[in-house]
Amino acid sequence: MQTTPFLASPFTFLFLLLMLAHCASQNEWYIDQLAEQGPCNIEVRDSASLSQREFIDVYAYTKPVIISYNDDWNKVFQSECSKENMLKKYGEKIIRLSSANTHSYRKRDVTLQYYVEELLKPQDLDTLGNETFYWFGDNNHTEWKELFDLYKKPHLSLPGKEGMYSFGMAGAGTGVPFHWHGPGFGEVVYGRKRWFLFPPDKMPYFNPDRTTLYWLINDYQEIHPAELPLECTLKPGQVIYFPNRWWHATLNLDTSIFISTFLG
Ligand SMILES: O=C(O)CCC(=O)C(=O)O
Repeated sequence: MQTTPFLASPFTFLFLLLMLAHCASQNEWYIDQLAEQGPCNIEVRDSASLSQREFIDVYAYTKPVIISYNDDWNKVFQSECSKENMLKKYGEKIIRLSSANTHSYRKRDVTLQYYVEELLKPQDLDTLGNETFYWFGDNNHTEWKELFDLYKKPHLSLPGKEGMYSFGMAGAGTGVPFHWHGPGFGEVVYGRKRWFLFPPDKMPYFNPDRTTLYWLINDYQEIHPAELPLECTLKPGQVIYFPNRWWHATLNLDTSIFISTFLG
């Protein structure tokens, strides 16, 4: 008796294709690109070859570094953060948004579902940072424990520092303008994020109420080539480390989901 191979039936094949397309559309966050990836002039180190000793001696108190993990790094956490899963499991949770300006003083509480459906949009260039609401940090660590427990944190640490997570999600072209605080790590789970950094003694010129996108389009172009920031675009599987008091600004090139670990 002759049997028809499973994929040989055009109907089965079409059905599988439709199923795949459906799954992809359920799981993917939007991709809208408003800015370029830019250069990468920060040292990139392979995680396997960067020891804790070398991290402390060379980078921890001195300069930023990007640590590259393999492609499977945080895959479990990433799949927990799929759009379908986030909405199904956490859609009803109240999240606290912060205005995307340097001092982030305005706050707004909404459900995650409302944020994703109504506010998670590409950045409008003319909208001020203090009028753009962005989910980054202000997480209730008890409520989000189940999700945070799936996150594999970087293998490096600072002596005596515990690490506090700051999790968020934001639209293409959004970001936090220049500010500084204690040292930490930053990582994207979905999307790409462009980071700009200046050392503590080189305060960049920027308007604290304008978005990073506005700064990139208007002010960045005016910077003398010798004074340009350290910068790089991170994709999933890469982690940036920024030392204490370094000025930094971020720009999400795509809709991004991200997590930082603050070390003080
Ligand atoms: O990931 C971001 O967009 C902002 C990260 C940051 O700069 C911060 O939380 O201080």
